[in-house]
Amino acid sequence: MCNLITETILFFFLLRFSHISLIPYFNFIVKDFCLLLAAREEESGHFTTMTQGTATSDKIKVVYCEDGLLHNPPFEVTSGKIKPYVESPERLKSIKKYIDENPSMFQLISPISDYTLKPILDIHRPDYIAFLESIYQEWVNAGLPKDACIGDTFAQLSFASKLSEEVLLKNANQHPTGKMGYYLGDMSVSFMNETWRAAYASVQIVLTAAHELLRSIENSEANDKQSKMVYALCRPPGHHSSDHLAAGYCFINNAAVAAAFLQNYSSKDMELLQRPYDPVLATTTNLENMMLDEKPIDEKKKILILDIDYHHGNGTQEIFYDDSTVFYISIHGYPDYPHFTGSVDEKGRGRGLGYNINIPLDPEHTTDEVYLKHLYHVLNTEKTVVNFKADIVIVSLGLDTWFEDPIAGMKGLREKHTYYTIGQYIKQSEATFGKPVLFVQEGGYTYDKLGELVGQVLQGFACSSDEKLRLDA
Ligand code: SP5
Ligand code: ZN
Repeated sequence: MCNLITETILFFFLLRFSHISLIPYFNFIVKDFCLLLAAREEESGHFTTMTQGTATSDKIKVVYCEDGLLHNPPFEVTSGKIKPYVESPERLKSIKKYIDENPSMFQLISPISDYTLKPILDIHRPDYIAFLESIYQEWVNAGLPKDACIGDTFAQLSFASKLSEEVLLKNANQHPTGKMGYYLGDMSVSFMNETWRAAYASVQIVLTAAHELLRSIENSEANDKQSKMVYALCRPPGHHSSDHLAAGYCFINNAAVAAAFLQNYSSKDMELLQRPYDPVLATTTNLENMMLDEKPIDEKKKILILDIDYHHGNGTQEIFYDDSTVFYISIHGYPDYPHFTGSVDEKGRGRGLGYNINIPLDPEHTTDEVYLKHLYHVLNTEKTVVNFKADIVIVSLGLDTWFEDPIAGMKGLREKHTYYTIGQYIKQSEATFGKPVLFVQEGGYTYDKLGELVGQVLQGFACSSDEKLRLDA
C-alpha cells in the first residue's frame, strides 16, 4: 500500500514536471502507469507483476558468448592518466549476472553461431581486418612490451595530407608502431593476444542476434502483433570503429556489420553461411575472395540506427554518411569524446544527405526530462525520420549516459526509470512503432548498475503497451 501511495505521488509529480503537455497522452499514461508500477516492482526484485509472461516465446532473447571476456588489457591512457582498462570484462559479467538472475524475463541464446568473416568485410577493409588479427604478435616480435600494445603516434591528417593513401599505408606498414598509428584513433584501444578473438566473438554475437531477429520476422503470422526484439550482449563495443579505424574501445563496428547483414542477406543466405561458432574461422587468409556483391539500393531493407550511447558514434556515422538506406541518429554528450564529430551540422552527404541526425546535448545540464524530450522529438515529430519508414531498427545501446558513469554521463540523468521510458519510446514512437528491433550493447561503465539499466530499456520496450504515443496537438 505504501508503495502505491509513493507511486501515485510520483505519477502526479511526472504530470507536473513533464516537458510537454501531457493531456493528449492521458490515455496511455493511465495505462502505462500500471506498467510503471510493474517496473518499479521489478526494481525491487518482484517479477510476478510484470506483463512479460513466462512462456519462452514471451521472453526477451539475449545472445551471449563468453569469448567476449577474453579482451582484458591491463591499462589505457586517457585524461592524462595511465589507468586500469575501463572497458573491462566486468561490464559483460555484470549484465550477464542480471540476465541469469531473472530467468523469467530472459531467454539466453548460447552457444552462438558463426557467419565467418564475410559479413564483416561488407563494412571493414580487408587490410584492417588482417591488422586486427596480426598486430599483437607483430608488436611482440618487434621486441615491444607484451603488456602494452598501444598506439603512441597517429596518422593525423596534416602529417601527410598531400600523400596518397597508398604511400601513407606503405610507410606505416614498415613498423608495428606505424601500423598502430595508421589504424588507431586514440590510446584507449590496446591489444593483447586474445583481442582479435574477442572482437570476432563480439560481432558473431550480433550476427547471431540479427539472424534470430530476421527469423522471428519471417516466421510470424501477418496478424502477429508481438514485437520482435533481440538483445546482443556483446563486448568489445563497436560504434567508434569505421572501415579502417579502431577507437574508443571499439575494433569492429558490430551495429554497422549487422545493418549490412540484414540488408544484403535473406535468412536463407544467412543459413547458408551459418555454422557452429569457431574462432578458427577468424583466420584472415584469402580475404579478397570473401567480398559480397551488394544488393541494389532499391532492394535493400531500410535500417534506422538509433545510437543512445553517451558518446557520438563517429564510426557508424562515417560508414553510412553517403548512404540513404541506413538512417543514423545519435543523441550524445557534446562537446566530449570523440571530439571531432557529433555536431548538428553533420547531416550526411550525396545520396545520404538528410539521413544523418546528431543531437548533441550539454553533459552538465541534460536532465532526464531534457533527454527524453529530445528522444521523443526525433522519433515522433522529425518528418525525415518518420517518412524514412524503416524496416528494422538497430539500437546502439550504451548506458554511459547515467550520471554516475566514471568516464561520461549526463549530470542530470539520474532516474533509472528514464531507461524504461527510453525502451517505451522506442516501442511506441511514430518512426519506430511496430518495427523489429535489434539492441546492440555499446558502452556503459558503472559496472554494478549496467544490468539494471539494460533491463530497464529492454523491459520498457517489451512490456509497454502496443499503442502509439500520441503526438502533441
Ligand atoms: C564505446 C564507448 O563508450 N567508448 C568510449 C570511449 C571514451 N574514451 C575517452 C574517455 C575520456 C574520458 N574522459 C574522462 C573525463 C572524466 N571526467
Ligand atoms: Zn560511450
